[in-house]
Parts: sequence; C-alpha cells; structure tokens
Amino acid sequence: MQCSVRHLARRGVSTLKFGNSAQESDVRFFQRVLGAANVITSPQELKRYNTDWLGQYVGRSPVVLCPRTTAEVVEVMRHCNLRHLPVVPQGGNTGLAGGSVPVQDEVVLSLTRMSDVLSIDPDACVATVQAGVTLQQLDEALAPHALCVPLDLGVKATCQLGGNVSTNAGGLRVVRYGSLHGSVLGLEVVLADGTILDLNNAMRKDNTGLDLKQLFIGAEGTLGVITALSIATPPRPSSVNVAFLGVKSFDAVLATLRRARSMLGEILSAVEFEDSTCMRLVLQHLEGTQHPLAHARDCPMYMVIETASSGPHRERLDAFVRESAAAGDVLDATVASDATDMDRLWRLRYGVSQALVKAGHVFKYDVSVPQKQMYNIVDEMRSRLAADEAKGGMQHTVVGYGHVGDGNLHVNVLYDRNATSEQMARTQAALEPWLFECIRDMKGSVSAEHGIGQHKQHALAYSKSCDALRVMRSIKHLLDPSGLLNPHKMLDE
Ligand code: FAD
Ligand code: 2HG
Ligand code: ZN
Repeated sequence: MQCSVRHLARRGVSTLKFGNSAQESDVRFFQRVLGAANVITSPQELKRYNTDWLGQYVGRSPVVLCPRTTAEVVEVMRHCNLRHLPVVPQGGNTGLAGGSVPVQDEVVLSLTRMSDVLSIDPDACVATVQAGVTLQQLDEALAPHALCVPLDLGVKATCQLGGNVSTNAGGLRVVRYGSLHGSVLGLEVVLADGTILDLNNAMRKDNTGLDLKQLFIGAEGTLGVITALSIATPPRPSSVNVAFLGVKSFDAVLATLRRARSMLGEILSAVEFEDSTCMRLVLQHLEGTQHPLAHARDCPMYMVIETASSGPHRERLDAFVRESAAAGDVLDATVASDATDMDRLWRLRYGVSQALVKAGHVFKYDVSVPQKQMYNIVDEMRSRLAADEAKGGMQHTVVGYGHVGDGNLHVNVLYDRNATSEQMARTQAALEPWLFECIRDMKGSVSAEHGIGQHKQHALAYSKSCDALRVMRSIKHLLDPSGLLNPHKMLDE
C-alpha cells in the first residue's frame, strides 16, 4: 500500500519546537567534560556548523561539541538525554540533503576530533578507525600497506568515514566494490541514552543473529552516533587507467556501458557520465580545466571509464576505446598517460557539483532508475520547465550526470541565485510530484545515495510503503524513544 504524500518540500517552513534549548548550565557541563576549547559558542565559529555545504539549510545551534573519545560522547549523550536536548551528529558537513545541520537550535556533536586510524590489518584487509577520520586520511594510511578504501567521492579530503557510513555514500566505485552495506564490517555506536552498542567485530563472517550494524548504515544520525567502525579495505590496484570519451548520444552511453562490462569485466572500476551542459559549466567555472578532446569538442555526452588491476592492462582499455569508436558510439577519446593526467580527467566529472554551485542556485535530484530511462527524465524535465518558462516562469538550466554503471542519475536544475521563494516553489511544483510518481512507477528510488535529510522527507513515501515506514518508525522509537537524535529529519512525522 502506498502512503499519502506531502507534495512540496517544507523548505523554509517552520517546524514546531522540539526538545529543550541548551542553557548556560549545560554549556558549563560540556566544558567540564570536553575542555572549554572543545565547546564552540562563538557566533562567528558556529556559522559553518550551522550551514550546509550548499548553503541552502541554516540552523541556529548555540553550541557545537567536539569530543575526542567514545567515553566523552557517552557523557554528552547521557546529559542531553537527561536534559531532553536534541542532538545533530555532524561529520565533514558535506552532505547534500540538509541532514548534517540543525533545523532549530539542536546541539551539534562534531566528530572531527575523533580522527585516529586505530588499526590496519594487512592479513585480513580490514581497517578500524574512529568515525572522524576523513576518507582521504584513511586512503593515505592504507597506501603503504598496498590497500585502499572501497569508496571514493569528490569531497574525500573533508567527508568522514562516520558521515559516509551514516549516509551510505555511494560515489565512484560502487560498480567495482558494491555499497557500504557490504564493505562495513563493524560499528561502535553510542545510542541516544549514552549506551555503547559494540557491534565492532571486524570479522568478514559473522552469522550470530541479526546484523544490527546494517540499521545504522544510511540512518543519517537518527538512530545513534557512530564513534568507530571497521571497513574492508581491498588490495590497492597497482595499475589504474582512465579514459575520457566524447559520446554520440545517451543510447551510445548505454551501448558503451555494455561494451565496457563485456570487454573490461573484472578490471572495470568506474563508469560515469555527464551531458554537454555539465561539461560546459565545468569548463566555464572551474579554474584550470580544459577540454581534453582534440577532435570532437562538442559531444552530446561524455563518459569517464576507469580500469584498475594488480597488473598492467592498458592495451585492454585501448582496444575497448578503439572498438567503441569503430561502432560509432564514441566520437573522440583520450586515455590518461600518468596520475596527474588522470586527476585532470576525473576533475571534469567530479567537479560538476562545484561548478554548479559557482554558477547559481541548484535544485538537486539524486535518483535510481533503470538505465534505459535515465536520460528521458532529464529531457522531460527540460520540456516541463520550458513550458513553465513560456508561461512566465523563470529560466532554468537542467543538467544530467551520474553513476551510469549503478543506474544513479543526478539531475540538477540550475537557476538564478536571486530567485524568490515563490519562483522556487513554482519550479518545484512544475517537477513534483510528477518526477516522484515516475520514479515510483519504475520502482526506482527517490534518493539513490545522498539520503533523505531535510531535503527529501516529502518524497520518502514514493519509495517506501506504509508498512516499511511503520517498521522504520518502530525501530527509531526503540533506539531513541525521546526522538532526540537528528530530529525533523528523515523519519520525522
Ligand atoms: P555530514 O555531511 O557531516 O553528515 C551527513 C549525515 O550523516 C547527517 O545526517 C549527519 O547527522 C550524519 N552523520 C555524520 N557523521 C555521523 C556519525 N559519526 N554518526 C552518526 N551520524 C553521522 N555522496 C555520495 O554518495 N556520492 C558521491 O559521489 C558524493 N559526492 C559528493 C560530492 C560533493 C562535492 C559533495 C559536497 C558531496 C558529495 N556527496 C556524495 C554527499 C555525501 O553524502 C557526503 O559527502 C558524505 O558521505 C557525507 O559525509 P560527511 O562526513 O560530510 O557527513
Ligand atoms: C556526484 O556524483 C555527487 O558528483 C554529487 O554525488 C552530486 O552534487 C550532486 O548532485
Ligand atoms: Zn553521485
């Protein structure tokens, strides 16, 4: 059965006050537990913890807490539970769904100081870290052991493993390593009442009852604070190659994906696409970027194909590129000659979000749909918004890009930074609920990898049945009966 759904996001709509607000006496308690330097109250410093990466959600927390140990998190959570103070766990604050910042004046619990790599086991290929370790920090720590993190995002220098697990982040390597539901082997979680739930068994095999850690992967900080975790760390490929392709059409993107799977199979490690509008915006807004293709500069689509293995394989990628060109799918291509060249090519894809933010204001949709439907959605959005523009609506640019190997489309609507809230609501009404209904009918997902946060609450019921939502709410109630963890997000009623 499908639940009834609210059609418009509640962006900008005030929510009823929930819980208590932190008082001076609470701040004094936190200072005693954490040390005064680790309790942030200065309005200037608070700003960045209260504002999300896109600058679209701004909370008004009066206090940010920066614990160093699990024991300190326990003390903080016990106190907040007793005093009925709502808490927002925060990692690198790079989330794209507004989940990492307060809605009102919740206490922010920043995991940034919990940044120790606790152990690396090169026999088991497992790393155990505190939750505040950044993705890049772990990758650098693994390099001397010839291991790697099975996850890569464009913001790896800032995002934290605890945040990645809490959002079940996807990124560029899901095609190779699968999702974090498979790679995360153990978690240590502090519950809302301060109980430490030790699920941090780093074994690859463990069939002793229910796999509780799965509940916290993708829970977006609503069920507990992840303080440490163990993650499988595969062998670091010694040979990596990256090809950048100019492609004839989206159908040709899919033909190239199929060819990549059959010709590159086990060495394929990323298959990404972006349309020509993304490419134009990246070249226009990201300093130091250049069009990498010599002959076909204006292709409808572009793809990044990465291959990785323990031995040289460049000729296989070259053969794939030749065959794709001979079939007429690929109009022009370049294969990176060294690591700097690879970074240069990758930036043209993972820099799309940054380019969009520089270009204006963006409305983000991050959806899972069958690959053959992916670009129809982008085209249909363009026609809907063009029809609205013809009736006096504001001008938009619609871009499509994403992880085509995973059926994950990012379709973003770019518009003027000075648009009024009425204009934004009009744009949203031109696209919703139509888009979510299409996704429901295709049995897709309204949030493929960025989560629900504040941004997609109104869409959740298009991807989850009433019964599923009821079970989710029961679990939330069981683990956080007072509803103190990340309120007004994800499962908020
Ligand atoms: P935050 O943003 O701080 O938090 C995210 C959520 O997790 C919040 O709900 C927060 O409450 C919760 N949380 C954080 N830490 C904890 C913890 N220790 N315990 C409990 N809850 C916690 N995502 C993808 O999936 N794929 C991509 O390719 C991708 N690329 C991106 C590129 C850019 C440029 C940007 C800005 C973001 C991108 N993201 C991507 C979004 C993505 O979700 C994250 O960047 C990342 O996983 C969030 O980690 P974080 O540490 O910044 O978490
Ligand atoms: C990506 O794949 C990220 O580049 C960010 O998931 C997508 O900004 C976005 O919408
Ligand atoms: Zn993505």
